[in-house]
Amino acid sequence: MSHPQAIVLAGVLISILTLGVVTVVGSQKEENSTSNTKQFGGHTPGYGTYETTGSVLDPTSLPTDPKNSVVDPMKFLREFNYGRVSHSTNGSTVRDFTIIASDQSTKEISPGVNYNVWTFNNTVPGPTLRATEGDLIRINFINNGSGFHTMHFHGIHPAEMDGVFEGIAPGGKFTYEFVAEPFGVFPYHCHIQPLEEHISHGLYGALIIDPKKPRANADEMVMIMNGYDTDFDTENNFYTVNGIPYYYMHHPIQIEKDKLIRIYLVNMLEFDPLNNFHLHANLFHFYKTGTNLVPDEYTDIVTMNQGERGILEFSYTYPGKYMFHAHKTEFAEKGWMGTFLVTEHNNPVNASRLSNITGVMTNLTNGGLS
Ligand SMILES: [Cu+2]
Repeated sequence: MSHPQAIVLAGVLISILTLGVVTVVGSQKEENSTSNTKQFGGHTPGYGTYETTGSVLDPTSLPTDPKNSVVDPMKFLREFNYGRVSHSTNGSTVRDFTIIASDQSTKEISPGVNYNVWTFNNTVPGPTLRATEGDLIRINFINNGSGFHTMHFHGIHPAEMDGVFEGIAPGGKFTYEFVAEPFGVFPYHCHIQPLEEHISHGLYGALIIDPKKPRANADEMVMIMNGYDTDFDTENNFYTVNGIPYYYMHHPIQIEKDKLIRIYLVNMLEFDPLNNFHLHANLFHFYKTGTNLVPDEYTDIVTMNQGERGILEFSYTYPGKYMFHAHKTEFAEKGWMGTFLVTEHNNPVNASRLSNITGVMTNLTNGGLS
């Protein structure tokens, strides 16, 4: 990776030039010398072909406005949905969640790039559900989409609660009910064929099951790694953590020096065989799948296939701004990168002055990826 800053700068310039011209993403691979317009897509049932007059829209590192976008990554980061709590006759905790699937809205995934997202509760990724080992989880699932969808959870449950063979029709409802076991971090996703279509459009999220004896107090966050194939050629054009490319470059995640940080990390990336997470200037303890209280590894990088996940624990010794990103250069340069801003306890630095584009580009120019 000899000149990442040059590539990012070029990407920004191309993006600025093409913004406002291209409304649907094109592909460099499908040049058409006889026409100014090109067509993409069409292999997805129910979706027509799209025309574009631009030759390419690279991922842009300009800021995305969360108001227009498919998710607010800063809100999503530390938002855990514990459900509506009640108690069964035997005294155990019951957690009711309502999840609504949709597949017809178009939302911004990067500045100027609107994409037909399929969502659980209107965001990509879907909400992070959370329970404690032994709780009864009840998912009141409503399909408001135009096609069949389901919810398939990883974990232990009866066959009829697996969300694979019984598709829920448009307008239909189903209640998934199972005991939360074992403790760990689990993906959930729609399991209707063709699976790659339902996953790549956004139907996934995370379920955290806490051990009965809680883990140590920490600043907890969830990170879901994903991508978007906006020209329907089964290759991703954008890569993100928590739904929006480059978001945490513009909006550093503020954490405190010496504070224990715990990240629930899930890889839901479609089409690419692997993905990974690299932390700068630090190492983390990694708990694969989160099902053991003893760490499997002490490292600065973890690589995952689709559906793999784990828990990262670390703390920073020195204040400052640190990158984290996929150590797969293509993914990082197409949006999967972010920053932590480590501050002294009770002495937070004003993050806004560091979150403008100048700051980001200076950061990249001075250091880039490593
Ligand atoms: Cu689906």
